[in-house]
Formats: sequence, structure tokens, C-alpha cells
Amino acid sequence: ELNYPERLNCAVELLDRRIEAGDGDRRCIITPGETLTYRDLQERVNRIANVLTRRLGLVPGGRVMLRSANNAMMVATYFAVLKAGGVVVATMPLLRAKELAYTIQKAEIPLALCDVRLAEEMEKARTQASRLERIVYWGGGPDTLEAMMAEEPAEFEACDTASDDVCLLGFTSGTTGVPKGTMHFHRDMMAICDAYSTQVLRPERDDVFIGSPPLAFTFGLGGLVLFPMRVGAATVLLEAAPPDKLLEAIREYKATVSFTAPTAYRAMIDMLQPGDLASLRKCVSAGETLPKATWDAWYEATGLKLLDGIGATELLHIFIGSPEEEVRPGATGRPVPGYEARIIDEEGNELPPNTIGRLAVRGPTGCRYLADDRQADYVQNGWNVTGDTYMMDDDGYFWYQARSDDMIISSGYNIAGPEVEGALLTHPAVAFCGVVGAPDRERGQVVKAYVQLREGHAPSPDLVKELQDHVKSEIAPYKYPRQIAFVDSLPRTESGKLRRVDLREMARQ
Ligand code: 3SK
Repeated sequence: ELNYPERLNCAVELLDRRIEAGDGDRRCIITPGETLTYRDLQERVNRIANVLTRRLGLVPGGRVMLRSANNAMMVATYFAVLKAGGVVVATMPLLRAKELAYTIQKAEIPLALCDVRLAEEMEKARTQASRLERIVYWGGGPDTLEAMMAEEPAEFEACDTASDDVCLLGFTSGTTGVPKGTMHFHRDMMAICDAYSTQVLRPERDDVFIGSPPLAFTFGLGGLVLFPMRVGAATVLLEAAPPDKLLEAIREYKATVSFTAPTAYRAMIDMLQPGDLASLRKCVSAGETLPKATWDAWYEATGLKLLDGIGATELLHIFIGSPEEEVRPGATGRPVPGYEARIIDEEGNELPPNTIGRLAVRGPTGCRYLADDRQADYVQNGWNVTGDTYMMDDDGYFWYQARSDDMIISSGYNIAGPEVEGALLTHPAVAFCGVVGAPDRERGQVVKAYVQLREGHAPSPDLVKELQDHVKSEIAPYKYPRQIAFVDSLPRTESGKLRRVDLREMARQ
């Protein structure tokens, strides 16, 4: 069990304690433009915290919107808000003014710190969000954050926060409706380090972390900032990390631990040159279901076992996922130590092993929505019901089936879209695919696949037939996609998740 003292500030635990432990001169953040040691980061954090509290009126509990790609200033502003006892509301760089304005109004945010390169949408949002009183930019122009920082001392006394003071409001990506704000405590930030990272990932001080998820997505926050800092390791932050750039950066910075989505691992396989991943020793895949075909192909190409995991913004990070020696290809894994997981029916009753049902989880982190009626749907009898359909085997491994609303019901059969995707992905012509239900008068729904082909393959009726036969030979024939549409690319969220909601909409037309 994880126990934290009643008074706890996670910025102190993750940053100041490192310096007290003698890690001040170790590399903390590496970017293409600058490298910061733990001490450099602390100094920057302290100056920003002084600006926030002495010039911008931040008081404990005050909310601050942060807007930036993954870089050193994003981390410094993040930790400054935490250290000053404020609440971070980090936003995906690609959010548009309307979405920013929604977030500002919903979370009642008076202050935003923003990379000047993202000013355009921020300024538009200002006109739509009456709650927002002030925006301070960094990265150029007059009256910048840097100018204020230069006039502030490099020392700052951390706010004496309680371990269960809220420090982060993470917004869900909105794939299942209007985005929800999820509240997390200082102790939650420590708990994900001490549960998933320490006990499943098991990083070392000399590790160099790297990856693609934005820090506004808690998958990126944990994997690229909190986990490395908890052990005094270094992290490489890239403002944009499509698979080719990520691969290049792994080689250049000799990264040892990667965090990215299954689609990025899949894309990297085709680009690999000998020696590219010589430094890499752990690769975490999450944010989306990991098809077994991708696990196998990655293992064959690299000799590395992908560490699959399922997390949720509501639970802050990964709650099911196994260490290398326990990995079972195709299964997400077993509950992270400290978490319990079970399969339940519609009434909330626990189901026996090998039965498909709804996933329910509980542990040191959990869902607390900001003013949202959907809280009662997510937390039922103390269990977080994540909206995923799973099966648990006799050994306690959890096998993903689908998002609960991604089950396709065709002629009375329940068909999990991701299973059909997994089968399609084993065909050499298929680069990526998404499978949803298309309305059908006779069958209720039919399985429809959207397929992005690999280079060198062209759509044709013969290929449709070949893919259908291929699926029939891989899984129960009734699951084959009766409809196949070829697309140039698949709709994805900024965090890399397939937007099945868009595919379902396309399938309706
Ligand atoms: O699986 C996810 O989508 C996720 C969400 C938040 C944090 C971590 C993860 C893996």
C-alpha cells in the first residue's frame, strides 16, 4: 500500500528532493535546443513560481492554463504552478479557440501561460471566455514571462500543500462526448510513479526517456516527466514526434525508455535501419489497444517486448500492465500492484474468469470529475467503470475486447471491432485500419473496415475479397468485414487515439 504524509507537494518531492539527494548536476530535460540539469530546472521553476505568486496573483488552489508543445518551459511552468500550490490545466497544443474557451469557462481559469507560437487560438479564446483575465506569453515579444522571471529571485519556498489538495485538472480527449475535467491530488502524482513506474516499468537513474504523447495527456506527463524525475533520470522532449522523427531522436539521444502509441511502433517497424534502436531497453505502448500483430512484428524486428498498458485520464495513468518477464502477447497484462481489477455485468456483479464483461478498477488513484453528472456512471460502488469491455483469464491476465460502445452487434453476434482490426493487420497490404459497425436493415449492423494500405498496394475488388478471406482464416468467419473502404489516413485525436466516433459517423453516410 502506498502511504504519503498528510502534507505533501509533488513538485518538492520530484524536483527539490532530487537536488537534496545530490542529483542537481544530472541531466533532467534534453531538447533539441537546450539541456537542463535538475538544478537548472529548479531555478527556472522558482523564478516562475515567484512571478506567479508575486506578480500574477496566484493563490493556493488557483487554476492556471498551460499551453505549449513538449519542451523545457512547459515542464518549468508546470512545476512552478504545482510548487506554488496552484492547479495545472494543461491543454493539447492543437486545441482550437472554441475548445480552449470551453475549458476556461468550465474550469474557471483566470490565468494562462502560453508559448507565443500558440498565441493565435489563445487570443481568439480570450474573446470567447469571460473568465480569463490574463495571458502571459513566453518565447518572444515584450512583457514576456522571461522578462518577469529575470527580475525574480531563484529561490522560492514551496506552498505547504496537503497530499490530497488538487494539483491537476486533466481534461479527457472528448472521444465519448464533451470533455470532462478530472481532478488529481499531489499524492496521485506520486502514486503513479510508485505504482506503475517503480513496480512495472522499473526505470534506472541512467535511463533516457523519450516519446511522443503531449504532456497535456497524462500518459505523456507520467511517462516523459514524472517517471524519469522520480529516479533522477533524463527525458528527451520533442515538440513534434511523428514516428520517423521519434526514431531519429532515439538514435541521436541514445534513448533507453520509450512511451508512444501502438500505431507509432507499427509505423517505426517499416523505417528501421540496423542499429537504430541499439540503446532502447523498454518500450511502453498505451493510449490505444495494442494489436497482437503489432506486438509480434515489433518483437521480431527489434527483439524488444512491447509493454502494453491501459490507463485513463480518470485514473491518471496505467492501471493494468505487466513487466517484461510476465508479458503475454495479446493481453494487456495484470493489474499494476496497488490496483484491483474485475469484470462485472450490467448490474455490477462480478463475473467469473473467461467471461466477457465491463472492466472495473480501484486503487490509489481514481475518478473525480469536475462538476459532471457522469461521475455516477464512472464510479459505481467504489469501482471505476472505465467503459472498456475485457475478459480476465484464469491467471488474472486481462484481455481487451473493445470500448464498451465499440462492440458491433450484427445478426445477434457481438463482435469486437479491435479483434477484426487485429486480424486485418496481419495482412501484408494493411498499414492501419479501424473497424466499426455500419447500420444495416437486415442485420442491425454490419462490420465495416476502413483500411489504409501500405505503400505499393492499391485498392481493388480483388483486394477486398482477399482481405475478407484473410480475416475469415484468422478469426471466426462471421466476424469478417462485409464492407471495406480504403482511406488515405484514419481520423485520430491529438493523443493518437483512433476516432472511432468519426468512423461510425462515416459509416452512417
Ligand atoms: O490508455 C490511456 O488512454 C491512458 C490515458 C491516460 C494516462 C495513461 C494512459 C495509458
